[in-house]
Amino acid sequence: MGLIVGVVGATGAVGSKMVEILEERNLPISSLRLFASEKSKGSTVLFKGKEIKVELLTEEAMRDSFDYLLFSAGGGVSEKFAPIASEAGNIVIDNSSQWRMTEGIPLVVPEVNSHVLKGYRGIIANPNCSTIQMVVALGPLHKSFGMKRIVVSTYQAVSGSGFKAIQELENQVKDKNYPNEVYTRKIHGNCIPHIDVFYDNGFTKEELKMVYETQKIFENKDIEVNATTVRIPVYYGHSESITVEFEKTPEIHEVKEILEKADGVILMDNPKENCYPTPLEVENTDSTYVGRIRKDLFNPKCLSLWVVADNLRKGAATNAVQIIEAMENIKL
Ligand code: 2RA
Repeated sequence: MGLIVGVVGATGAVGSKMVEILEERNLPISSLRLFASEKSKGSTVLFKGKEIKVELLTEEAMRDSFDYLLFSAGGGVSEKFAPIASEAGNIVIDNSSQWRMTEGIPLVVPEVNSHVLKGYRGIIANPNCSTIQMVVALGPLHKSFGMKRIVVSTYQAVSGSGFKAIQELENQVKDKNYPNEVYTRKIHGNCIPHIDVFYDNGFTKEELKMVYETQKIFENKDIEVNATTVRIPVYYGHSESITVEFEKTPEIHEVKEILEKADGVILMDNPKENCYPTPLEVENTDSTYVGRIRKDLFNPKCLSLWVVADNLRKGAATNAVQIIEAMENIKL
């Protein structure tokens, strides 16, 4: 008997990518059910050559039996429906921020902390896209050198805001007078240091996600994180400029050896040959790409690096499917 899998929010930017990736990966799925709101119910999605009709998301449906339910439908939907599904005995992997910081709910990037899945059933939280790619790159270095402080600036694609934002950038490229609805100002030809809401401390919710999710994933509240998250006019792929201070002094050759062998990492670091990762090159892949590795000019314990990944794939849908794979591997 294969796996019975459901996707909630199946017609959204991430949800539809989850269906795509479930098809690409060789999980033994015997049944796939897709759920969405009233607006999308009844539409069909092709999966392994079969048309699957999108069902209306209901409490009753969440009490049906699933091996895994992938959620990407926003925090409000997860808050209401994920506990119903979990109480019915289903494993929920939720891409919203709703449960990420809840005590006892694992926040998982399989390459970094899959150990927290052992013996667990219930709701599992998928981290924020900007957090995922950062911890995939820094996890192996943390093991060797011990991270003290991370300063990160992100350059985030509009697909992180969904289909409407992609459409808005496309329209602004065609027509410079096209209005801005998704962002506080035009995104075409611009960059906006504002992702999600601002807090009184001057940071945005997106920036604080990178702080607290990173500390939770590494189970270490002493790791300092200072983030600035910026929206740029790129369709797919988030880029990050990261400077890390370690406990031990990292040598470049050691860092490169570690990253060459690291799960989920591809090293693209030869500036003299113009070799460094960019969003266009990593789009539609599942790895995390690292380049521009260099020692800080003033502090030998500091390292700077440039990290790029597809935000809809490794940053969301692929990571969620990899959590299913990790859970299945634990069963073996
Ligand atoms: C963004 N990380 O890029 C947020 C949510 N996907 O908009």
